[in-house]
Amino acid sequence: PATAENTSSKVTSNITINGKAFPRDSWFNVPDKVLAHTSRKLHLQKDHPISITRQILESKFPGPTYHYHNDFDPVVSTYENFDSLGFPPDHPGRARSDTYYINKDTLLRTHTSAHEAQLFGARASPGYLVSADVYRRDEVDRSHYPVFHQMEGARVWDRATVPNGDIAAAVYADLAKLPTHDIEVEDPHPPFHAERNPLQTDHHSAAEAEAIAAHLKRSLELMVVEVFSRAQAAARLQDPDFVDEPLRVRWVEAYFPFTSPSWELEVYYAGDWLEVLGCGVSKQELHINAGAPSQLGWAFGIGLDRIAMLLFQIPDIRLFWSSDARFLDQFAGVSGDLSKLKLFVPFSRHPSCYKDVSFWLPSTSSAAGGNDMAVRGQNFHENDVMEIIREVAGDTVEDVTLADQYSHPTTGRKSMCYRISYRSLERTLTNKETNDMHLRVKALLAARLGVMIR
Ligand code: FA5
Ligand code: MG
Repeated sequence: PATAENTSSKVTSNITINGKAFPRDSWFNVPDKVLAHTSRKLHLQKDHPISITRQILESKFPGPTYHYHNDFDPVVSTYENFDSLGFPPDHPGRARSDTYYINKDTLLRTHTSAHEAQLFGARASPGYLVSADVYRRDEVDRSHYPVFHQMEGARVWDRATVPNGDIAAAVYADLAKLPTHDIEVEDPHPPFHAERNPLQTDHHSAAEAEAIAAHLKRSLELMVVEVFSRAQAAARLQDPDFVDEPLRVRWVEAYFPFTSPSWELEVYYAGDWLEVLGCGVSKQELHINAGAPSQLGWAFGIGLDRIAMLLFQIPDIRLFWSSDARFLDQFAGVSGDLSKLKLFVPFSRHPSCYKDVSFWLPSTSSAAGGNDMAVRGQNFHENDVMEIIREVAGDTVEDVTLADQYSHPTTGRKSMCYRISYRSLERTLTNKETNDMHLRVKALLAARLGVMIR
């Protein structure tokens, strides 16, 4: 198998993923532990919470209108993942600090939208769902993992085949066939932003976009109402602390390069507004480039892991990857009968142990606060710290936080301090094990990032 050691080498060798060989070049940055996840397919594993969640969501998008694709390979081209969707050449998501590359033109998909270009052209049904594993270099905590799962959905109408070419009428006719719900929805007007998120007036009328948005919103509201009512019902039965509150959902304006207008759907659950999905009216360029210029419609993408965590009250995202029977056996039989859904009962947690590591950045590098707590700079990226810690500690690292940063008043040199929390889900770590891991983390940070450990 491949190692992540030779990222600076230009020599090409092959790497095999799910039985297919791909040439590697100096862009390659996928650690063995991440590569090993490409064959797991948790969304297809019987009675796995990710798979159960997928089935609940699929039940709201029935065939034959929707066709399900659950076995697409995670290796896609840079073109499919970014260019085909209109991501600009300098988009930060393309950076090697954020995305796992096999080579310059090939990567592990960062979202299921990577399959839009292929599916918009070859259409067997007016709608589809794609469920799959997706990969992102990211921070380390109990809700972030370098691999997670998304479900993408899309629905189109074809001007060439609807009666009288009247898209709005056809969409409203389909909307009338959908069930209704009685959940409170906040949907502030105007529902789009004239510059950032304009209507696509070159390609369709405002009335057509409005009809598509109405169908999109109802479809997705029905999906989240299904999931969250099940979560509430399970919690009400089993969780003595559960506060029963009416469900509320709201639409928030969002931006994606491949939809306009675009929204995120948030759900008020257990005292917080949670972002659950992104969506919008698909950009007409995608339909045109796919050779289907007379089609128009909507698309959405939802994360399965966060939904599953909430549905089953699973406290740590690493548990999904566990083969521990104490985890997996709790869901046995549920996929045969979704009404058997019950909350996860945590087994005893082993003690955690935290250790700090402080280091000086190389004097040439500049680190500045970026998105969230990510530290971005020319030579230093926080995701590289996260990746090294995951490489050494694997699933025994629970959380990494930036505990402190400091600039020397005269030299201007910058020092960072990270707090690493080690905890195994399976057993108690010995002091020696934790110390050894921490020493290896320090050594690798110094060797790979050129930082000076303090
Ligand atoms: C996307 O990935 C877009 N492809 C979604 C989309 C599809 C928009 C089609 C329009 C049309 P985003 O990065 O926001 O967007 O992720 C979508 C969802 O995936 C989020 O709402 C969240 O539910 C989930 N998600 C994103 N990042 C993570 C993460 N690190 N861990 C777990 N879930 C995540
Ligand atoms: Mg988002």
